[in-house]
Amino acid sequence: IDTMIPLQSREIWKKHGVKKFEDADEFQSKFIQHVETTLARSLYNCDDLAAYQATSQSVRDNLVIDWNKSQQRQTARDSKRVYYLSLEFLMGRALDNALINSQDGTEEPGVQKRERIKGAIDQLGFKLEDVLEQEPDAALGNGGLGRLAACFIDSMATGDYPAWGYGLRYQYGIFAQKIIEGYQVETPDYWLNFTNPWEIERSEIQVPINFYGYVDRSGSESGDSTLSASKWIGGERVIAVPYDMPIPGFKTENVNNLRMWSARPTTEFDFAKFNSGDYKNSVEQQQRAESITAVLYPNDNFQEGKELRLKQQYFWCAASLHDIVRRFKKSKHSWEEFPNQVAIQLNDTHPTLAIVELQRILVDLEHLDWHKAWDIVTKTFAYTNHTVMQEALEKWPVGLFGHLLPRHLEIIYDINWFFLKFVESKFPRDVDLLSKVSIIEEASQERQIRMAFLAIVGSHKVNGVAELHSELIKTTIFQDFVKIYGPSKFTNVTNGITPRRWLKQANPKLAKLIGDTINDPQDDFLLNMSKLTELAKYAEDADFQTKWNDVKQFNKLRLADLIEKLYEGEDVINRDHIRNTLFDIQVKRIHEYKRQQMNIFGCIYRYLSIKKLLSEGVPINEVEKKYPRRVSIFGGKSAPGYYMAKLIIKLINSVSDVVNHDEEINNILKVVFIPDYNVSKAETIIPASDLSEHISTAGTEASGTSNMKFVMNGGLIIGTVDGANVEITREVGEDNIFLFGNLAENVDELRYQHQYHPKPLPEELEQVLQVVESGTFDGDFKPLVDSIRHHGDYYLVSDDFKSYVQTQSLVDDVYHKNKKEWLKKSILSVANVGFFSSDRCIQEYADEIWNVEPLNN
Ligand code: GL4
Repeated sequence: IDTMIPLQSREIWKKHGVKKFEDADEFQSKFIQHVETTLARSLYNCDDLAAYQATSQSVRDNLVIDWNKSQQRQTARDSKRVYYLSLEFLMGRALDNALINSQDGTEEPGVQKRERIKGAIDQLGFKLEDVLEQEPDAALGNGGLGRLAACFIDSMATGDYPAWGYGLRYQYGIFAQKIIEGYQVETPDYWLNFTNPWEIERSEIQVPINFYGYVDRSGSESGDSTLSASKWIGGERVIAVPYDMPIPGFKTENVNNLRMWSARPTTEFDFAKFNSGDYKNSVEQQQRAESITAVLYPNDNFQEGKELRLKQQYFWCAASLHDIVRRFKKSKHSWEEFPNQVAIQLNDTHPTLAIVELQRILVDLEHLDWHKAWDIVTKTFAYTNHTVMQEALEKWPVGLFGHLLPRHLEIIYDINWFFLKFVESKFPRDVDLLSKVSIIEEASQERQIRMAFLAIVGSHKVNGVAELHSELIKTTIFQDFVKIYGPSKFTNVTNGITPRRWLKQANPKLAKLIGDTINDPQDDFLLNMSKLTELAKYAEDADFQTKWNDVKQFNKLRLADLIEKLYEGEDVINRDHIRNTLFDIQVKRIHEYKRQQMNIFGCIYRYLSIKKLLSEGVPINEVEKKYPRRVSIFGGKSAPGYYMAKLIIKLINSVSDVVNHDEEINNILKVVFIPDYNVSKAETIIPASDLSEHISTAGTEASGTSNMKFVMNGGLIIGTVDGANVEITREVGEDNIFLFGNLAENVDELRYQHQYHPKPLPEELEQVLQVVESGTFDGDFKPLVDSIRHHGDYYLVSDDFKSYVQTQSLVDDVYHKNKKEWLKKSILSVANVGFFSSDRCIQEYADEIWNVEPLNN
């Protein structure tokens, strides 16, 4: 209250009220202002980087003005807010996205805001494209899970939902990947090297976070009851400071907030250390605080179990909940109303501690009765599961956990006690069931806390991320919980992607062609994707097909430029033949379950088949008829400690080396590994695909989201019946996707067969493995071959290889012998891709899980 400006002064404030720039002229004025004051530079020393900084500062000014209004509006309406807790936000670049999202529909037809800024920058002596290239990727995530969070906050802002994202401000994002002699080498991604114009530091907010210490129950009435309020005396304290990033919606003035916490030392003075004369030691201990938010753990679909990671999780959950509770308390509602004011979505189990922390706040600090508190907690949280891979399911040893968070461990035991009592009452004397669902796993060497079980027990809804996946979690990893709670606690929300970034920003030419064709110059289809169905009537229109194809060729050239740059000038892709070269792309994290090994084995098989024909004297132009021109493009990072994935990267690079330098095959096959795959490279790669590969062992890929991105950009899919491929097939039609391979329901049986009744490998695969074993490709790939030959072929490469190879030759036939048919499939796919907008996805979460309404002006 005392920070409010007195009434008599407010007129002055209003008179000088800040204004957004509206046109090119006002933008230029802001730009120059920022160059001269914010950057302290001038027209004599303004380079592309400075131009990027000044442009971003100017655009940010506009966003911040709307952001302030949005926050005030959200507070005034006092409606329910959503909090999306994610340890990863894989944002990529912000500037172009902000320019696109500033389009508000008031422009004269054909002149969108972004275009006017582009012109204005041009007049100032810069090229927008070069300016955009200056921005480093905000790569605070590993892959699909982190990028999903980024798409979701875009859709929440666009849909006018009062929503916040909460994450960590890592100083190092996912490592930059270098390829040295074919091997992945990780180098640190210090992305904050230049000031980050998109973040607003809030040093005025400082949240103390405790670790270690002990529980003091001397003050509680019953002495030893953990259920009543207890006092946790922390042993180590750090400070959480938020950095806010404005998240603009598309065609709305709503700007939401992504709040990312950074760790700092306390300024409290450690007298004990000082008195013992150990000054240096006390400084070192202080410095350790910053390490909590130093680095993103670079694992996807794998949990490492390190104490620092658990520290990150608690630091972030405690800071976020403190913020959420503080905001709630300002609104003066009673505690019972908390779930009507607050919805918290847990992106995977990483934020499960938030459940425990809220229970602690309510019981220990607010002195609510345990059961009343627990009722509030479970009504507030909902949990999204993103994987069924055993090695990814989070578990923490009780010892490690109790040392770091002694009070939280007690609370978990109590939660478990009440939960098991409830199970016991429903299923009396089923001891087996009790041990199967207990949050504490007793079977292993040391007791472990099963975070997924804790997340289920502490939430009112649990969702999977694609239909098949949501069914699988009900029948496998969580089947006992379906028995206990009934099926209605479990639901599906199929993933989606934001068409602003993945269509308009990544593929402006295609967006323009679509807008022109369906007569939508203001890009309304980016909000209302069902409009795309109007494209269907042009699917066989020769004129339209030509334009469609031209856009694809343009994007393929753009990718060829990128590849040439990354290969330091080596002309890998022959531009003269680009129109009849099929671009076959697999870009995603490298993982055995995603089966890049099957793809590269397929490339080897193709290469061997070409060589065989040549050795039989078949002329190259005849060979080309059977094996038309193709470039197989790979990209993706491996977790630094994942040996097999790193070996797959080496194999791809070694094959590339042999194939690309074999003059005999006359460039009809090329293999390319694009180093350091990230969001901004994806924006160039994805629009250039004719075909993309989503070939995981059935039942292992929860959803996949790049499959949607490729389809949205007119690429066709070769894929297994897995994850969202299933719904993509439903939406685009089974004629427009190349499916192959065994089904999820047969995987267990096949694995059993491998173990107990192994059969000889199919001849196609046998041929390939023999050549790999012969040393044709540089490197020792024995472990890769052995995993198939001798270790049970867990990912079923041998079971799917033959149908994979056959389906690839079907792809060749359609692409090269029936291009019109191919283009028709491509157009029809885009016409029917609307379902995969993350706007649809967020609406489902809002209606079915959060119970929140958009704030329409
Ligand atoms: C993932 C899944 O592997 C991926 O299929 C899914 O699309 C993504 C978002 O739901 O989540 N789970 C983990 S762990 N990492 C992922 O990318």
